[in-house]
Amino acid sequence: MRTHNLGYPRIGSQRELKKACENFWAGRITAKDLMDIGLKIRRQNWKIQQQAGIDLIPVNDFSLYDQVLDMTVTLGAIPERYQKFNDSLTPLEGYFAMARGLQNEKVDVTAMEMTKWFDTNYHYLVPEFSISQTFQLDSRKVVGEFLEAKQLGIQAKPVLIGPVSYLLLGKEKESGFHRLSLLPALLPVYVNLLKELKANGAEYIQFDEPFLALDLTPLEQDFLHTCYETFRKEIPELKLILANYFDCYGDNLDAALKLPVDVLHLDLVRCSSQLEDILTHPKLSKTTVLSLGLVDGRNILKNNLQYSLDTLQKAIDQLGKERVWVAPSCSLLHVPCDLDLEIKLNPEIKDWLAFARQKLDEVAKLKELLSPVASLSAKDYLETNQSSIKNRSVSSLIHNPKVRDRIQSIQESDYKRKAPFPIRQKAQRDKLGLPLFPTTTIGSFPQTTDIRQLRSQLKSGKISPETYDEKIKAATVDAIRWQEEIGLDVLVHGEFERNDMVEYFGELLEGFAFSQAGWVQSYGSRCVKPPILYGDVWRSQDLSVGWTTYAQQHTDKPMKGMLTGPVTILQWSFVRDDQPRSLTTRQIALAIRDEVAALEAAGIAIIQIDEPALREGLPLRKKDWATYLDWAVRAFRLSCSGVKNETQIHTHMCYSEFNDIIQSIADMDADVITIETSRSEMELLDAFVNFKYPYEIGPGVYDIHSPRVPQVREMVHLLQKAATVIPHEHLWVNPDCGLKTRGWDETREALKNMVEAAKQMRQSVR
Ligand code: 39S
Ligand code: ZN
Repeated sequence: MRTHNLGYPRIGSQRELKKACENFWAGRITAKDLMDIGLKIRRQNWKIQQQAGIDLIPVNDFSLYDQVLDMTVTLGAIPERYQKFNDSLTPLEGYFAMARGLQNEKVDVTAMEMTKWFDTNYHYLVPEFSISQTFQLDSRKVVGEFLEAKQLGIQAKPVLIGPVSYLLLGKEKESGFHRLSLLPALLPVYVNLLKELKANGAEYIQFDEPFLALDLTPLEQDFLHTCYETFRKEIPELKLILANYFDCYGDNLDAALKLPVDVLHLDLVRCSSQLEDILTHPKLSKTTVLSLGLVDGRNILKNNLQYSLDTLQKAIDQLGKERVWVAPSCSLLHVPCDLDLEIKLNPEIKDWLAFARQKLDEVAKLKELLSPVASLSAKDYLETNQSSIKNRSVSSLIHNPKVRDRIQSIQESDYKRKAPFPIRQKAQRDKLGLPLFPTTTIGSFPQTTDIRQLRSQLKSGKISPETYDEKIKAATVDAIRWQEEIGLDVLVHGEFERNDMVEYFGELLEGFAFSQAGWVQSYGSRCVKPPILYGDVWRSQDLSVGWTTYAQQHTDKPMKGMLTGPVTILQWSFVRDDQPRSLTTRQIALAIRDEVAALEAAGIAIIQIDEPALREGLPLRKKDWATYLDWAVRAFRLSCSGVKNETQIHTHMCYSEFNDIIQSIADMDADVITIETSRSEMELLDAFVNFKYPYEIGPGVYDIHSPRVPQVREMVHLLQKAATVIPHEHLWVNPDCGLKTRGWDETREALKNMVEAAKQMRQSVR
């Protein structure tokens, strides 16, 4: 029996990599400094895994920005628009230009498109393919990291995104072909990479093929077969691990079992039932090893070790010890590094949790406990674990009868606005008097170092709450003056008081706990600290009314109230597993509903309830969609339906590929929706060609993830494109997303240009 790990967080337990990258981008440190910090993190991670007792440690799970972008570089699939800067940019600068876009005296290039990694809050950079796409091996990173580990005496396991998933993660940038048709060109590059790894001493390779958790066509299954047959034939001595995670093999099980791989990894957290299916499957070969993903790589609750031991024993009884491995369910990228760093958490709650480092211990202890000579300390560990599990199930911190009663008293009418949209639209027009193509922003303004430092000074007691409030108020008033000056129509207060759109609300609601250092990578250098939703949720205090009304008092223009929706709060938190997610979401929805009512009562006429995570929460398999969409949309409606007709409800979504769920988006019944579209050149609007979306809509006209300032004509062009499918009276003008990650200079310029673009649109239709 062996223990292995699919991937370890690479940001560093103190976000060392984030800080190093941002320092490098700002020119404060050199490329060599950045590389040194990367190496230090890798070494630390390997040491942690080695000391925990992990037998097979991953390499190439590290990345300076994103593992899919790394694969694009390794496979030589760099899009043409970056290649022309080969002479003027170093490879590292070129890499970051693909990730973030670049604009200076020599170079002006947009970033690659970014989208969600399956149903997680991690974002990857979408590979771009042309009809005449070629590939060319650049093995430096993969082989280099393998050799770095080898130098430390670690016989590591390179992790690669498998060829079928790599192609499926990407997008055709021209019409007339399907990206899977590129497989014959791609496979030889993989083969050469494998040969090189073999020559350098690799024994095992982990191929991640998470598309096996989605619905695959028979043709796609055939492509998988071709790949792994080829690898088997070309490099017979290499041992291949096929990793699927986030859901069952499901209908792909037959195909997966036919693949000539040595080890098959199963996510038994997301899909525990598949073990039985596989163990009893006639096609399970007599030599295949099963890697049981028992320790949750997506949540931070302690593993129930007794349950895992029973599961392992069952597999061992059937397959023998040599054919059973134990592992986390997926890469640990999605959980924070180390629970030991948390010194402020309520000890009762802390006892229920495990972060990445603790999860490695759980994996190692599972193996130890199955050995005939399990140590006393391992047995103690099991006993402590079982009492933690028990304590959580009976804790008085979790249940609140008032919340349960309120849930029970929800009426069907609580999910419905008072009148249908056309009536509301008229009432809102009369009340708000906005021009054609109204301009607004998504909500947040730059979270500068100054603002963040204020918060850290407040936390450490260096400044008083009064001083903090005063300074945040000053920033808010500045932002209002400035929005008025450039002529925006619907203003926002800027969210300077918020650390994060989910963490902030979690901190104020009951039922949540917080970590101090529980950072998880969201994209590139950006991290989030997901709140820990452990118990019944309710609203015991004002969440946003104070700041919003303060802002409204400083302007005659409408001030949008800004809230995060129930599905997004759920999706971006670590969530309890002792009741259905749908019920937990309904509890959050009631809390938000109360806040919406309070905002309206305080005179706020427009309230935006963001649901950027609604799409990512969609189950991976289509058969599960309807159930999810039903409860998710109902939760949103529960949160906003209490308002009067003339109160305008907005919602916002990011990176949403809507085409397949457009009906559900409409069912949310929001008066206005703002969405991300610009990196994909309004491709998203395809959804609106055949579907008559009845509400108002603001398709983002510029990409806020890049520091690049968009020109007026670029935005006019996008708006004209949008105006071909969206009626003029329904079209709003706004950026793609919030502006918190941007600097003020670029924000000012970009928004000035955006207001100008709206003016030109108004003139052109007059
Ligand atoms: N998920 C969540 N939860 N929230 C989101 O906004 C999004 N948006 C999309 C999708 N998923 C999301 C992803 N986009 C950031 C930006 C955009 C994102 C995700 C994250 C982001 O900016 N994160 C910040 C970062 O990586 C951290 C935000 C935060 O909590 O830097 N900041 C804290 C605050 O503002 C404190 C952060 C900090 O570093 O109070 N403080 C310093 C310290 O403690 C001190 C200040 C300093 O010197 O900078 O050392
Ligand atoms: Zn967004």
